[in-house]
Amino acid sequence: MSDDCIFCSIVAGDIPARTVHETDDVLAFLDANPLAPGHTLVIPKAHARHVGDLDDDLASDLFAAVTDLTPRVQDAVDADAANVGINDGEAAGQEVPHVHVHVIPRFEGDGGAPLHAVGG
Ligand code: DGP
Repeated sequence: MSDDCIFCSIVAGDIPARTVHETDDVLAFLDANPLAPGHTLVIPKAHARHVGDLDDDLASDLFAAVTDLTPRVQDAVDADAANVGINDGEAAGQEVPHVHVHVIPRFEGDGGAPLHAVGG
């Protein structure tokens, strides 16, 4: 837990979020500034700033949640596809310094942002 981290505050229950999935180590919730209906963020509960900071077990748990959730999120909003991605580091557009995977439902012809601009 990091005192200044908004996602740690969500994990702690100090800031409300629309939770869509939770395990002992991983939390998924709706993005507060969605790029599309159902835009979901999947995070490790333990604070880590960069993907390279995750140990193998946690990285595996995080990716397992992403693979489980992505088709379910798509189904929930009747999407045709999804962008799944991580902004890792400020220069890549990471605004919240706690690793998070964006799952962004996409719809045929939606004209939305491609993967290189996820959440940024
Ligand atoms: P990034 O630019 O990759 O760091 O994306 C951060 C995302 O986090 C952005 O899409 C908006 C979202 N976000 C920021 N603050 C909050 C919050 O307090 N609650 C929720 N649910 N999402 C947030």
